[in-house]
Amino acid sequence: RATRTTSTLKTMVSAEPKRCYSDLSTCSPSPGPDRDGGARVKRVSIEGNIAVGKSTFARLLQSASPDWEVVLEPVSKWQSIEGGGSEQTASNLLHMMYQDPRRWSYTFQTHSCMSRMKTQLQPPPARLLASHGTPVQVYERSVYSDRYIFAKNMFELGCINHTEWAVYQDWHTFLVEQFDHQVALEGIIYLRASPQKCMERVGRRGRAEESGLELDYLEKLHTQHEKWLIEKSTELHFEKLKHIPVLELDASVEFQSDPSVRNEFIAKVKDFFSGL
Ligand code: UDP
Ligand code: D5M
Ligand code: MG
Repeated sequence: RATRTTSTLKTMVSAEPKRCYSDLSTCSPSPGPDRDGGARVKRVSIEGNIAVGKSTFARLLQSASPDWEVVLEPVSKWQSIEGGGSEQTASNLLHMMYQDPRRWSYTFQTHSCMSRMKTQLQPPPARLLASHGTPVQVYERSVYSDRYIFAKNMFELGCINHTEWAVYQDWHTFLVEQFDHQVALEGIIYLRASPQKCMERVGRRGRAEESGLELDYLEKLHTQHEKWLIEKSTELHFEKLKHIPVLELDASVEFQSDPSVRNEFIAKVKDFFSGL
């Protein structure tokens, strides 16, 4: 069971992915009234390894305060890309990426980053705009983890080649700078747990595409998170991101089912949000 991803990650065949940037034309780089109107709404992302508990934690936050609005990662979209084949059947890009990372990693990064960009560009809901408290929009991951965790890791593994990495970095910097006013975050919550704990939770969740995930891959992603958020040794290209406050939570404890841990986490998050 555990050999597929490593073998595919290690013995990859190279192929040039097709690139399509047509989505970009629908977005305007102007700051726009939405963000100006919602400037009081803080934006925070939840970062952390695969299956550490980000979605679980995000749902917890959603039910903890009407001032917080949570946006989950659009995994189901990555599992079902419409119009992907001549028979108009949906293709599962997440599965394709895990099966043949060298062929599909770059394509996956363009799609996941674009979907995160669109998500972060959405204006806050009216409820948050009308809030008299501390309104916060919370995202599961961000355009930053796409680059500084996943794309970087794929490049270091050799699943994205030098040319693809250069092209990726060029459009990523351009887009994030153009939309800076709308996508910049005020804070990050880092759910931190050992790769072993994440592996255990990958198994518990049982997502079919991840059935071949190996500990080694989670260890690499863990190291990327540590370099970015704890050691601060990752080279970053956005000034504000270099100084962003990070709330670190020990997600290795059972927060889903333990009410006292849940309450402790929520209290820490409240403090963190009010200091942003
Ligand atoms: N989970 C758990 N205890 C926790 C947090 C999460 O058992 O304290 C489980 C959760 O029920 C799910 C798996 O871990 O089966 C992965 O959680 P999630 O999908 O939230 O992780 P993500 O990939 O979003 O970080
Ligand atoms: O993340 C959802 C799944 O998607 C998990 O298998 C990791 C994968 N993922 C998410 N973003 C990326 C990027 N940018 N590249 C490669 N793989 C990615 P989860 O942590 O389970 O919520
Ligand atoms: Mg999730």
